[in-house]
Amino acid sequence: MLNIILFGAPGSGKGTQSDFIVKKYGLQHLSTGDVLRSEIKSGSELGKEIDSIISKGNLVPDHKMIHIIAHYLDTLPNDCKGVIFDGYPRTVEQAEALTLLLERRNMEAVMIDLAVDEDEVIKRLLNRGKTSGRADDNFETIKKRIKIYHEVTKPVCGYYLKRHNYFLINGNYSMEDTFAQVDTILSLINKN
Ligand code: B4P
Repeated sequence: MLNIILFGAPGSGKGTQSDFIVKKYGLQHLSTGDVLRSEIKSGSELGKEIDSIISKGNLVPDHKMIHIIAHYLDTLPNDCKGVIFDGYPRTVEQAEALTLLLERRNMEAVMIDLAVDEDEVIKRLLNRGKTSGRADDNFETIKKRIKIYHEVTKPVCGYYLKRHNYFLINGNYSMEDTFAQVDTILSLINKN
């Protein structure tokens, strides 16, 4: 199975690259951001709680995210070719939990880190904010999300680097040129 963790700062293009990968490789796509936003849309009590966290640019607590991932892995179809984890893990604790959950199923995952300059991610998110209707796509919240990314999320790279499951690519290019780099890595992994 080809299990990919798409990693990067907010607005680095995780969701965008996931769509390209799904088209070419037919993997299942789990965007934790999308799962959380659909819970908010449902109007549930949990959704209201999540809304107040995300709209301030904060991370949803680890135990809730780990529960979502465990449930998702239990519901994968039998013919699943692999999973793209888009936006998960965002903390080292989430990474450790994912390793255990995958090991129990005789699986592992490799990380592809989309490195994008801060000016560029801010520009992309402000641009997305014009149409996304997302409460977290405004300048103040974007700055906070980037700060949390550097403090809490970035260390997750080291976790995968130590496990020799880490690839870094330059995500400053166009969507297509960025995908060309992702594709090169996936073709290599797929062969082995
Ligand atoms: P996410 O939904 O994961 O959102 P993101 O990081 O903002 O976006 P992404 O990197 O996918 O960027 P995209 O492709 O859309 O998370 C939202 C929130 O949910 C988090 O802040 C957090 O609160 C919560 N959350 C999610 N997962 C969590 C977890 N595991 N633990 C705790 N909390 C969690 O690209 C952005 C824009 O750039 C788009 O408009 C796109 O068109 C454009 N773009 C992309 N690539 C481009 C390129 N190469 N060139 C030009 N434009 C590009």
